[in-house]
Amino acid sequence: MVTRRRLFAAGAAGGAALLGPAGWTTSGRAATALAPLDARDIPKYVTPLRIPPAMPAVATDPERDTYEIAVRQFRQQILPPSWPRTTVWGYGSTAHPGSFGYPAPTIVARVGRPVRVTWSNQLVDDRGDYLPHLLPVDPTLHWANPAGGTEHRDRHGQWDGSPQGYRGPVPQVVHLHGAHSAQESDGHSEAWYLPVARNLPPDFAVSGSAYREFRSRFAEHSGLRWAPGSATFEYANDQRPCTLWYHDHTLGLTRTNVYAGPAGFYLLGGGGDDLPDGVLPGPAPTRDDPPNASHHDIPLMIQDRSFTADGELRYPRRYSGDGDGPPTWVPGFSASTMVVNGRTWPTLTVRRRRYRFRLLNACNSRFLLLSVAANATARPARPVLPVWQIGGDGGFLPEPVPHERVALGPAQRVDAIVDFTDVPAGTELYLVNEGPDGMYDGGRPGVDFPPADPHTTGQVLRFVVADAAGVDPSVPPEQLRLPSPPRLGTAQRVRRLSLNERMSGGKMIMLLGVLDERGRGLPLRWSDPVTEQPTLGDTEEWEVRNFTRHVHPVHLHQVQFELLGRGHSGQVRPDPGERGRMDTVLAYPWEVTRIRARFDLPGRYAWHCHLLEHEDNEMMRPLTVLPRGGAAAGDGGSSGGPASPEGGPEAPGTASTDAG
Ligand SMILES: [Cu+2]
Repeated sequence: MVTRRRLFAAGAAGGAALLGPAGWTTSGRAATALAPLDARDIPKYVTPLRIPPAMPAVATDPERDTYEIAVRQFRQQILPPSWPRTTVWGYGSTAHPGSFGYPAPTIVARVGRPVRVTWSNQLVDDRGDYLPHLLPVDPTLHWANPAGGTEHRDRHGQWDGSPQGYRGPVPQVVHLHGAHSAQESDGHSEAWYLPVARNLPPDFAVSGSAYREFRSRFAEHSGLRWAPGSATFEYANDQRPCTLWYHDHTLGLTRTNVYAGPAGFYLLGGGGDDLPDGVLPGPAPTRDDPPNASHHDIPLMIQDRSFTADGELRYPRRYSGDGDGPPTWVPGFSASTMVVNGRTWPTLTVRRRRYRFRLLNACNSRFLLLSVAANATARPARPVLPVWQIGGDGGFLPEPVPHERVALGPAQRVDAIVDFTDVPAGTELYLVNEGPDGMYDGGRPGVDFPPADPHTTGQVLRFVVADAAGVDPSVPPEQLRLPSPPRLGTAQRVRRLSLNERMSGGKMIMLLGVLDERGRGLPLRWSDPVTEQPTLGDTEEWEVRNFTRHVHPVHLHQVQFELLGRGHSGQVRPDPGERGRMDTVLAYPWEVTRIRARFDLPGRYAWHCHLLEHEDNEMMRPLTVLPRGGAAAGDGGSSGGPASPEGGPEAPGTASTDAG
């Protein structure tokens, strides 16, 4: 048996920095500073909404746009002015030190024009020593586990006795969510890397188990070799115009990495499937904006965050109680304040005209039900302006859809138009949230569950309407004709999958899986043999059966899929707002969610629940696209070999049902 004393000794060999007395973020903070900040004490609507600027490029040549982006630690005013600043992580351009922010600057990309990004992990201090995590890290999960060395990385780790759990250098890897990316550029969870730091413990793994394979693949294609502490990814932008976002995706650490701040928008526009300039409200920030440019296409990254009394981010150490043990994974977390574009409860002055808002739910596990109301606290909320949805995750809908209330699960986007033209100047309106504080099991607010606290998390953003300035050339949403997404062809194969609950180590955890021969959920973990192995070029239908009490946002990498149906039969038509392409779909309890996707890039990807707490604790499975002809792609790494537990792959081109 490994004693705590021995773990301490092992930690000492790995560097003294792991052993110091660790407080919440620094050892000197008093207990009162660590107490939670009461969200009701924070004044609302005292700071203007921040609109992230466009990310500066380091080169724009005929072939592509090139970026040098790092993640760094800095302090930012997230709470209102005169309140403490908050230590966060965020991305920015290394060539423009002033560009770092939470959220990060927006990458502005054009369809058909590739973007190449070198992503560097610069979570180091001024002396070049690594920075530990801002938040508690459960080292016992199946996670990146750099302290395990090359032999035990991407496995369950051991606790070294620190009250904050793992205190070593923090792995990072960036996933561009919703992108049609080659495998080596997808930000695979086991392709993480540590920063280059003076004091990296020599026995640590400096990168994840998939890093070298993807580094070689990228070098083969591009002739470029990734530098230590970084990875270079190329995004082909060969998909329909849409609203993407980028965020960390490290195995078993995504929830706390993303909570600490690293996330940004990636707006893909142009090409034959976009609308001509001026038809939709605009512009969004661009790389060559003049100072004081005004924007009418505004991304809204909505997140919940909790703070300590001294203004630092707060994330639970344990599910319940304090105790002496390591920080332990929590199954979900609803924080106490709403933060939009990095500020708590901001205010946006809008002109009497139309605006385009790219709504993103970037919460760890909170579901949002958003509407525009005149009264911030009345429940049920009484919407006064429709939110016209023109697109979802993967681009435009077939036609604009007016919503009184927009449902947005974690990672989902809604491309929306709100028309303030007929609202008298001086009016104050509120973006309110009637999603639950806590897990979402479906149903209606006020009927099936209490809506979020109307005084805190039930409010998101205030609009103050001002007089029009100039003419609004945009087309009213009800008159818009949208470039309809093409339909995918018939599926070559139907795959039957499951979402499951299982007790594990005294806790209920959620697992993806397949169905057994009797139609019951057969849960599988990240490291179990790969079962989802479409053949390159095939279209598949996935029937995802939810055997849990909760709604899970199911996300597939590589593809933008169609939602075919849901309900107990799987035959209930999708809502009008779900009739475009999607990369994340809500799977409701006890229902079948049927999607159709075409897999046209070979290699190793993943599909997972986008509740970050679930994703981090095994609710993620490999998705490996095999080349036509049947040979396995890659070695499968620690995600298991490309074998099916029920036998080999069937003949390509035949329709069949996969029972596991
Ligand atoms: Cu889940």
